[in-house]
Amino acid sequence: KTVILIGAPVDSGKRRPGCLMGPDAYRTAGLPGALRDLGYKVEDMGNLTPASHQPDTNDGKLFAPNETIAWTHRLTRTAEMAMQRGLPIFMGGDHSLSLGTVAGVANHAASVGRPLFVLWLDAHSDFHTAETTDSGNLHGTPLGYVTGREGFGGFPKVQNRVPHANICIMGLRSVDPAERAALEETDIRYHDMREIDENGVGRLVSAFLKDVEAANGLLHVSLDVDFLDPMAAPAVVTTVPGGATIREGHLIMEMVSDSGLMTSLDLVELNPFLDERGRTAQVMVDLAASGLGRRVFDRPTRAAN
Ligand code: DIR
Ligand code: MN
Ligand code: MN
Ligand code: MN
Repeated sequence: KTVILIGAPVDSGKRRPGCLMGPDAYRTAGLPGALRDLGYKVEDMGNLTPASHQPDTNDGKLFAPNETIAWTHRLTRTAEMAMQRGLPIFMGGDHSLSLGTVAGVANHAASVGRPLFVLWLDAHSDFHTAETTDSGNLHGTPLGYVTGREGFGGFPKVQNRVPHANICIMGLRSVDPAERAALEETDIRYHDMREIDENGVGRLVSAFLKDVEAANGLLHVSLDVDFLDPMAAPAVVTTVPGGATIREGHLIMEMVSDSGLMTSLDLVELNPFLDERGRTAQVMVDLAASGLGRRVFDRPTRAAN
């Protein structure tokens, strides 16, 4: 089995810089070696660059639209290609990279005639459009984009929308009013932190994975650093207190791995400039390893059922 590491140093999705250092922080924290230890063949494509584009003037409401559009083009194509050869891990980069990665993975899923499911682990719902965003930060828009919402003028047209019913968002604790109103019109599954507290992540994840399996779906997992509590993962600009614990993160990733369903993964929003001696990068690498099979002990396939 082959894992393809793809450096996506996207830093145009919000104003405060630093996510461009993410891919090299994941390498430094040992992601390639951890995957090799798990028995994977690891190919590292290095760090990508955006397609050529006009420089952004940043005199409008949106921050760096040209650059983000150029990244969306590049990452859509890259995701389509990588999916044919193995399991891509997109090492971000901020969450605007998922406009491209999820769009590309969705094109691949359509080409093999299987439905795409998306597990979105995030404090935020990222369901804005380029028109509804208050901040002008496009990292708040990827789920709006890949579900085919209107309001993405200038962006590549989404060829294969991800159906609402195939999306599960977990970890919510910061949802803007426009996002909330739009989400409530859909049958996207969204679980806020209270639901996690009341049910435990295990139950919520296992219900979703069961549906992915029943539909013979492909599963894309998008892991935003701010899904985790800032005490566990401080190196992100959009920290929101009251997040998931490291253990909740591992349980989700181990259950995803048990299911055997994950076919692609984003690691996003890590800002190594804000990290404490690589602590957050290491947590993300360990979570990725759990998602790809690392265990303390093996056990009968019980957790996923
Ligand atoms: C806020 C924060 N909803 C925005 N978004 C995200 O800027 O649209 N932070 N994604 O990580
Ligand atoms: Mn996000
Ligand atoms: Mn977030
Ligand atoms: Mn934001």
